[in-house]
Amino acid sequence: MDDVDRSRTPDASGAPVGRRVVLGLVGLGAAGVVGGASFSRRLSEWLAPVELRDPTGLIATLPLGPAFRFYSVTGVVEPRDEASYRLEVGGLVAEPATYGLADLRALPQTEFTSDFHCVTGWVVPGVHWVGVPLSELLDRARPAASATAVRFRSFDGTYTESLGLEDARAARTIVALEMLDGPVSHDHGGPVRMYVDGQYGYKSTKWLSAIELTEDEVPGYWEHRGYDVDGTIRG
Ligand SMILES: Nc1nc2c(c(=O)[nH]1)N[C@H]1C(S)=C(S)[C@@H](COP(=O)(O)O)O[C@H]1N2
Ligand SMILES: [Mo]
Repeated sequence: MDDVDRSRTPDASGAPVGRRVVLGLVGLGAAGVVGGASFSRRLSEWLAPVELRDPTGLIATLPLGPAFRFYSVTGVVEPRDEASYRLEVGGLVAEPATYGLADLRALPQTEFTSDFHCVTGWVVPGVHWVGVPLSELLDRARPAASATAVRFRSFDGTYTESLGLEDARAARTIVALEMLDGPVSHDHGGPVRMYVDGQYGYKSTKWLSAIELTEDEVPGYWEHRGYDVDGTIRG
């Protein structure tokens, strides 16, 4: 619809607004280092159980240490539960399928602990994840030989992301059911979100509603706004 157009409304300098904001965040993120690691650590101990709502991403510029921000590009998202949640797997596959929450829980699960990195600079160390390896769902769907990538959709109605098949099949690319030692909360994209280990947070679609095999990799929401299609964490 019009979400791409709106974000590309030129500002006074003529640059797309999304990109200008991202560059600003990188600059302010570097300024945050001035506060020093021990200051950040003390602040974050004090803030430990706190999770921040940060729809604009601006709080990400403060040196708050390892606290999660809640991101949504669409504001309020209507919750889905046991009864209403569905995950569609389709596109270039031999066996399209629809999974409810109980179906996903009945599949083989994997779990691991890893650091969560947002590209704007905040990191949450040691996040515990549990979920179904995406490779499990892909094997069941039997992708066509012509499929080279996976496209993810969100029931927020707007967010999309993508992965090449190799990253999609990586052992730590999961359809996550648990995060931080409980079911994935609504604000973190539950009941089901993606988690793509080794890649920046924007590759991990929240409120996951569909997985579609595609012939080419289709750039996602943030990639239309300047982020790299390759979300590999560097440094
Ligand atoms: N549907 C949806 N998924 C999303 C986002 C979003 O705004 N909407 N933000 C992305 C970004 S940039 C990051 S860093 C993580 C943040 O996850 P969190 O909100 O659980 O901290 O979600 C990613 N997935
Ligand atoms: Mo992010």
